[in-house]
Amino acid sequence: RLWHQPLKHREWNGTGSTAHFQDIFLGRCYIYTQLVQPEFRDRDCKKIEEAFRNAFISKDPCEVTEEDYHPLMELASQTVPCDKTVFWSRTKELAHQYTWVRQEMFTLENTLLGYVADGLTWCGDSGSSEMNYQSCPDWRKDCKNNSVTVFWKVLSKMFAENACGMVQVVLNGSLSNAFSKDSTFGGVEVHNLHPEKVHTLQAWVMHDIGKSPSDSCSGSSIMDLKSIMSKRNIKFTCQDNYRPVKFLQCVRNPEDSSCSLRT
Ligand code: NGD
Repeated sequence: RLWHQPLKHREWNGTGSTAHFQDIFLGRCYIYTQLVQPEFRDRDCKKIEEAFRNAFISKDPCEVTEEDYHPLMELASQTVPCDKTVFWSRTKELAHQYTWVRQEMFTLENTLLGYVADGLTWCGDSGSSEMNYQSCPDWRKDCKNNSVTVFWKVLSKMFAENACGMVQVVLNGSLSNAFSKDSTFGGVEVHNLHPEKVHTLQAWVMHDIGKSPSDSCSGSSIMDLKSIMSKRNIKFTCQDNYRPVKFLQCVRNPEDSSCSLRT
């Protein structure tokens, strides 16, 4: 009976590639290049999709290297204007709400490759030229060098390398450590800022409304970040509950006492 069975992919502990991955990728690429940032209207989405596939297709999804993604990075390179880069860590929704309102600001997901890949899962298989829709490696249980994790690492690194002027990061003060060295922000982005180009990193530590604050600008995790930046010769400033972002939280929680006008 075996010879009648369809080719079986290797089994991993994570969810499989996103259904209709190629269509979603291409569709998002056209939305971004034609509608979101029309200055990219001449980019070739089919070529970008092909370069993306070539990075991981027919490979062991646990043996993907940063170099595998380099052709894609070259094809889809993008620079963000100085003073407009926003990093985030454990504050994805809030940071994106902020850049949605402040259209001139960019998180990684407001750049082409971040936009097309955000929220998707993808992996290939060494024995097949198809994507594996059954399962993909889980970062903890299977391997760190998987197609998704390596992609975000390379992209985050480039995003940080290209930043200039004053850069911002939105951090979560409702966690015991608003800054973590093990996060992509703390482990990759912070170390790839160029001191010749980036003069200041400004952190905004935001407390979730309705949760007790656990960390703040005066906490030890932010002190760690401050000392890393001082060693890297980049000025560091920090604000708790930066008002423009706090206003966005208050739109959702208008009745909270912290959202009423101070008397
Ligand atoms: O090692 C990982 C991993 N760590 C976090 N996440 C991971 N996914 C892996 N496959 N492997 C996921 O990335 C996690 O579920 C979140 O959805 C997302 C970001 O993790 P978080 O909130 O802990 O913050 P990080 O500091 O690790 O990363 C956010 C910064 C931000 O400035 C973006 O420019 O790094 C960039 N980024 C990294 C990874 C993924 C963005 C993404 C993304 N859009 O999914």
